[in-house]
Amino acid sequence: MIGDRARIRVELPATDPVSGDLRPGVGLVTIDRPEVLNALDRRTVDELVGALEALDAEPDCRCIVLTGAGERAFVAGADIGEMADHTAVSMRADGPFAAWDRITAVATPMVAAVRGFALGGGFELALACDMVVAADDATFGQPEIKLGIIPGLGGTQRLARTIGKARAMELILTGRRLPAAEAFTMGLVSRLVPAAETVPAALGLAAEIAAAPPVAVAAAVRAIDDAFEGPLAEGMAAERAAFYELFDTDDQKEGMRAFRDKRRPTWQGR
Ligand code: CO8
Repeated sequence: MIGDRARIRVELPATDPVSGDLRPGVGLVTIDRPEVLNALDRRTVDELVGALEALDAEPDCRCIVLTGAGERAFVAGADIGEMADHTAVSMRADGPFAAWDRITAVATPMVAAVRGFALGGGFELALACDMVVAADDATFGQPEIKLGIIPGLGGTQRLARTIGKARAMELILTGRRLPAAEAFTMGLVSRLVPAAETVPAALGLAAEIAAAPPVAVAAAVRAIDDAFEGPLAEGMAAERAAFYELFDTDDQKEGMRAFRDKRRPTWQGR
């Protein structure tokens, strides 16, 4: 399903197994392969990356919600059937996840809305988003060890940085499943909600972000990513530079004037 405004302004890729929808300010991308609990095969990865890039290129899209169709799973991992017969050489040369790293280049903030299983590559997809809203029935995990492999889409890196070495080590070495409440306590999830409210809650959070001053949102995302991905000193320097630059924007002037005048600010995005 593609919303009215998207139909006019955005060319999204074919709708099966990934659909994209643009509402005012907020894009919604849904992975829909119910027969395999939304597992990621090559086509799904390619369409997912295409949908995210299309929304990222749309100026009216200020935040993206990413979810899995149905109640049973966000994404149950990479498609094991498709992966099973690969060799190291074929994975390297032409693996089903060749497009994956382009997700990191999506600048629009992304919120994962997780119901049910987020396992393996599904957990890593949630970790690649900027925020995670999870249903109280969500289950996270990196079960790759049980398949004789390890996480390959950022799990060893992002999980360790988010929850610390010992807990990441335990989860990855045992493949144990992590209930939503525990994931919330560990800081992997920013909002825990009743299952039926997962996507509406994520869309509400996204709408709040979409209404925020866009230049400052982009600067904050970059600065937090720098803190997360680079050395501390570099992150601090990038944060300070972005902070100073925002004092050259109309939105900073408007935001501070509106505070002084006790009125709501009107953001110009410049
Ligand atoms: N791939 C393919 N098919 C799957 C997957 C999957 N990841 N997960 C579930 N399915 C299929 C099942 O085979 C089943 O199909 P069928 O009905 O034809 O038998 C259907 O979905 C429903 O699944 P179940 O009957 O198993 O449902 P249950 O509720 O009993 O169990 C589970 C649900 C617990 C999610 C279970 O299906 C399961 O354990 N799935 C596998 C989870 C897993 O191991 N995920 C990690 C995969 S490896 C990975 O993600 C690596 C990513 C890194 C790639 C790096 C590339 C560079």
